[in-house]
Amino acid sequence: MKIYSGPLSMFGAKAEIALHEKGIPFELEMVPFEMKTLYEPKHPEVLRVNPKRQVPVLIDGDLEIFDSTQIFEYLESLKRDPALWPSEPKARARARLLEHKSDEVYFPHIVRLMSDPKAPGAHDAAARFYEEMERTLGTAEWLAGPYTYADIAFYMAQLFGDRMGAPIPVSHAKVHAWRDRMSARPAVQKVAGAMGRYLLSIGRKLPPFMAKLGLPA
Ligand SMILES: N[C@@H](CCC(=O)N[C@@H](CS)C(=O)NCC(=O)O)C(=O)O
Repeated sequence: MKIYSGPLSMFGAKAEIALHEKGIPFELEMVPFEMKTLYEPKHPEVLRVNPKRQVPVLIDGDLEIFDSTQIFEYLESLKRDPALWPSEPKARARARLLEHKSDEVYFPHIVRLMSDPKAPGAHDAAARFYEEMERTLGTAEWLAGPYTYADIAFYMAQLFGDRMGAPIPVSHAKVHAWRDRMSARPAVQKVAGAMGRYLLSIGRKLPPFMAKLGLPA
């Protein structure tokens, strides 16, 4: 199995973390990426497989798919254990919705902050999402019952939220404790740690919470 990702691809990192959590061996190819030119020129395999011209792309023999959430679904049906979706139908639907909201409701505001640090409404929208996650956690360890793809998705998305000036408020103690639990997972340390080392190598500062990944703050 081969994954095409980018050194700063939060969507690629989602797929990589899931592969490590499942214990599925894979080859990782980082496509060309630079802060100035971003993903241009696009990797030929990405162009061939994904009409959206984006990473991550996964190739497993004659299967060629793209999109981190599609990759999650393939991994879950390929290797059930450890399960990364809850088994009960409503719990599973809620977990899937949360994974979707993290990518498609929260993260687009963070993307807007990448080009405009004062993007109207973006900070407020991020703050509302953090409040929702604080409420969602309640007394639980993970966002959607057991540890799931929803945790992986929001961990990677909030990493970029923090980098883009929309950190989780200190008052949200439950989300902070959840993030520490996430940062302690070997799969997360491996993937988010590599992203942190890449950021340091290009002279970028890391959000302080990334020190929990064994990186300098
Ligand atoms: N919904 C897609 C989003 C993928 C995506 O936005 N990938 C970014 C990198 S994180 C990309 O390849 N951007 C280059 C572009 O859009 O031209 C997923 O979940 O995989």
